[in-house]
Amino acid sequence: MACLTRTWTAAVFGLLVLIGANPFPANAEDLIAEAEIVGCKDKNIFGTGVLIERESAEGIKQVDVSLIVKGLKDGKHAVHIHETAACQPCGAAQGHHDPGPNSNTKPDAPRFNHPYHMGDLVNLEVENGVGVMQTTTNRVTLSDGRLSIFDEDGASFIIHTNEDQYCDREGELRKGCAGGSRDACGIIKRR
Ligand SMILES: [Cu+2]
Repeated sequence: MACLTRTWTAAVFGLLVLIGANPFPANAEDLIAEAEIVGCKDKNIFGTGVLIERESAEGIKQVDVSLIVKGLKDGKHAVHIHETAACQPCGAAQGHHDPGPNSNTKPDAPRFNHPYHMGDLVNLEVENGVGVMQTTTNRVTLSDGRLSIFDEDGASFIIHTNEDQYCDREGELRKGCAGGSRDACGIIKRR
């Protein structure tokens, strides 16, 4: 099944590149990482995530993030980089990646950092069972440094059941506003 999963996602990514839908072609000097996405409970959920770090002309590190996932219910699903490289169970991925002196990894409670955690991304949108998300962040790095996702305990993608409402006002911060329960997870590994 895992082999079939990889074959399917590789084929879909190949298709995206062929039709020009992947705006993030990698160059030889880019740092690349990837994750195999698996359902937390539902084995029919699977996919792939790819991260590519590049430097801007000024030397700012930017990371292009692409995900494609099959088997989620149609609609929007929150996606974050969570703080630990662990998916069994999905709760083992812990809170949102948020290193630094003012870190606070909790997702949806008053006076916490959501949606400005370093690992907060954008919603993945699912149509007819296929979800695609592409974004660029400069809040994390693949290379070493204070925002690196490759710290001592690594990091994982978590895809949630519901959409991220990007709740950032005290009155909006209520349980579940960052996506609620966890549908899928993928440990991020250097390629
Ligand atoms: Cu999350």
